[in-house]
Amino acid sequence: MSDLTLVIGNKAYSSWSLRPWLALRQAGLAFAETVIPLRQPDTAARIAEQSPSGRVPTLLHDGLVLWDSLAICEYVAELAPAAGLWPSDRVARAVARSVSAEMHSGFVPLRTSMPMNLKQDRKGQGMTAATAADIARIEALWADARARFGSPAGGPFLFGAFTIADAMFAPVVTRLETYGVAVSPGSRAYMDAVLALPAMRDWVAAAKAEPWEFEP
Ligand SMILES: N[C@@H](CCC(=O)N[C@@H](CS)C(=O)NCC(=O)O)C(=O)O
Repeated sequence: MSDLTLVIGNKAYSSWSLRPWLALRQAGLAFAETVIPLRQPDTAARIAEQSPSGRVPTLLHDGLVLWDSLAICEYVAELAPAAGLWPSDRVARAVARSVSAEMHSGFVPLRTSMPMNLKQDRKGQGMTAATAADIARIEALWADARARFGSPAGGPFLFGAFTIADAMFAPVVTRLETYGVAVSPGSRAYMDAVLALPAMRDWVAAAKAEPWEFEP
């Protein structure tokens, strides 16, 4: 795969960047990464050089510029069809796309009150009524996907083997961990499977080693 570069924010805080980065790693594609630390005086200018939306992540591939995490994940799925980044079954794939889109466009209270932060332990912080409702919905959709698709397929992820749906929820997994949210045994098992991925371990280790620190 020639000239594939993912431009991302710093790993401790850029939840949007984690999704396509994880999809690329899980797809087994070799890629370069450019990290642009967020909230620096030159952040906007540096992102603008790479991304027409002024946001990261952005994927650069042989002159093609793609932005938006979910669109990049879709492209990665097409670059590596053998990786099965969407379920092969039509019904499972449709539901995987539904939950991915729901994550992409929703859960603003959770994203606002519990921003991703891989540098701090924030147990007990951030809970609001609206965030609790978001988490209840997420746990319900995880349980539904696991019961209908994941468990029957035989893997630990939402639809069995790892898919883009898992990439989309990976930042939520880290948030529930960072903020010490009590979850069901089923959610816990799913979170542990995501956190145990070598790629996730690499991301978290790199995030902790980053020099930039601010309150996201
Ligand atoms: N919907 C976009 C959202 C991307 C986004 O908001 N990225 C943030 C960083 S996580 C960003 O680039 N912010 C620009 C800045 O902080 O200057 C996606 O899915 O890629």
